Amino acid sequence: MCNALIALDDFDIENGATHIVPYSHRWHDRRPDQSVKTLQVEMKSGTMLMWEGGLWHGGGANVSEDRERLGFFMSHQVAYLRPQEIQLVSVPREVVREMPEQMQRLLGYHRFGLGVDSRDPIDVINDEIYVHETSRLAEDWYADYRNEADQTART
Ligand SMILES: O=C(O)CCC(=O)C(=O)O
Repeated sequence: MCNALIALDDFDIENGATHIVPYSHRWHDRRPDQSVKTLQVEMKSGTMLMWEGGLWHGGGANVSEDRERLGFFMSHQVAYLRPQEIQLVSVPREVVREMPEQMQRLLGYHRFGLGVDSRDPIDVINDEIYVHETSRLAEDWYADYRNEADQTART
């Protein structure tokens, strides 16, 4: 995932410029915690900050008297890559079932590539059938193959 944030106001320490933790996107075995040292990114209006989605980041506290900190935030995710947050797991299925279809699709229950054993993931969420009815076990394929090979050898 790629994140992009365009500062529409000037971002500075006082109005809560974005905090990042450099290289934290590589810390796959650590959970985010508040004690880690951050770098606060000050930017003039019109500047764009981009980062890899797994980088620890967050907005700062706006301690100014009356200044806003407006920004335009975009996240880009190609469909075939795993999202930053695995919402297919973190949102319980009973909750997903109650959502409108558009929301289900946005969560990642979209038909892409092979789907779930060639089925639409929303159908699977609803009927809990994970294996297509025409699917066969590998042993069955192998038995057919052996039978054919034996017949060919006999002729
Ligand atoms: O407010 C910011 O500067 C960044 C916030 C952000 O990226 C987030 O909450 O995910």
